[in-house]
Amino acid sequence: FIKSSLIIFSAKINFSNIMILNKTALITGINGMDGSHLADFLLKKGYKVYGMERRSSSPNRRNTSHLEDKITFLNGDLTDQNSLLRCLQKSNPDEVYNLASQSFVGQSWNIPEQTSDVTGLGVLRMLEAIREYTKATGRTTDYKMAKRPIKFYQASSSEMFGRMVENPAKETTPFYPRSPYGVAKLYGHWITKNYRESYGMFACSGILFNHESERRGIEFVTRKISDGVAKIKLGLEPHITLGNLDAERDWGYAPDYVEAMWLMLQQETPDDYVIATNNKYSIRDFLSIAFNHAGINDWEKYVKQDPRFMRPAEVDVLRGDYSKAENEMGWVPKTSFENLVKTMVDNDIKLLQHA
Ligand code: NAP
Ligand code: G4F
Repeated sequence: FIKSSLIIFSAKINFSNIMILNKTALITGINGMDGSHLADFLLKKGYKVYGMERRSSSPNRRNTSHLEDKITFLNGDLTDQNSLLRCLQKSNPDEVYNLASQSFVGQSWNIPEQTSDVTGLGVLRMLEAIREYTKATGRTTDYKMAKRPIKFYQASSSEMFGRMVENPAKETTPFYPRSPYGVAKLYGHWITKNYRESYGMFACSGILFNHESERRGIEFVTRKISDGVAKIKLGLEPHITLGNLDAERDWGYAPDYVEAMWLMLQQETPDDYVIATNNKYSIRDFLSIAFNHAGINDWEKYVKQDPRFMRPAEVDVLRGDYSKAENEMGWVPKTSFENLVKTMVDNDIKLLQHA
């Protein structure tokens, strides 16, 4: 009777709402969009959060100023092996979320070597640092044997699917990256899988499709549009200049996606998951909703195109099948595309009005 009552009771609990006490997480890329949202999410769960940031000549905490007295910032760089080891020593984490990368696809053709070093080899350096730190603290890397394994999340990307051999793409779809960034991410993805298989590490790779929020970097197309629409609406700029308007993306909302990262590390066995919405929209769709929301119906008048923003090899379409994440972790996207666009436009209008 006790056993069956417990089963019924536990089935009714939504585990993602439970406070986890005394767990510690180290997040690389803390000042980025996802890093800041993940920190918000983990703090609500009761985690102690350490965020790794790299040295910069001017402070770069636009997304994390609200976290300054809530988390501990550590200095480290994915291109510097020992700095990663020191971050592990200082934080002694249960979970490491590797979100740092040179994440701008367009820029990866201009700095392919740096992109490969950070976005590709950086993953290997962090995995090696975890291995060394685990050994130095007298533990095994094999999560099945370890009392307190260090779980690892790698931020893989739908850019690895590139040409999309199968649409929508799922975990078993063959990869076909189309940029130095996509190729570097593929290395990070495979080395994560390899360390899981070689050393029994609890290492997961989240293959996340595009996700956006009010904290998105200004050079990415969605934020460039929401910021541009806000400026046009307020009479501050006459137009937005973009590249290819026909590309299609599977766009979700970043706060929904950081929950999926956490869920991966709460499973019994480590695995890889596609996180997406299973919908796709073009840049034109984004423009149309964004301008309409700001009360401007003839958006074509306000948009110019410039070859400077075209890419040497384009990813024409991305769409992901998240059914494995839904079936195994109960994860589904919560925010619609329309609401995402409107939230971003409202936020940029408000920011500019305040400024
Ligand atoms: P983001 O806003 O560009 O943040 C990336 C962070 O990485 C930045 O804070 C950056 O630091 C840091 N970084 C760059 N080089 C570094 C280095 N050498 N050492 C340490 N930190 C370094 O990216 P995001 O959109 O939050 O994405 C998070 C991760 O998910 C990235 O790995 C990205 O490639 C991946 N991803 C993103 C999406 C998406 O749609 N957003 C989809 C799939 C995968 P600074 O602030 O100093 O520049
Ligand atoms: O916003 P984007 O720069 O994002 P992209 O290339 O899809 O990459 C993002 O998503 C990936 C996941 O699929 C992440 F891994 C990656 O880190 C990043 O977060 O460009 C989206 C599309 C492209 O097709 C691009 O050619 O928008 C098109 N675009 C058209 N005009 C533009 C512009 N992109 C940018 N950034 N700027 C433009 O003016």
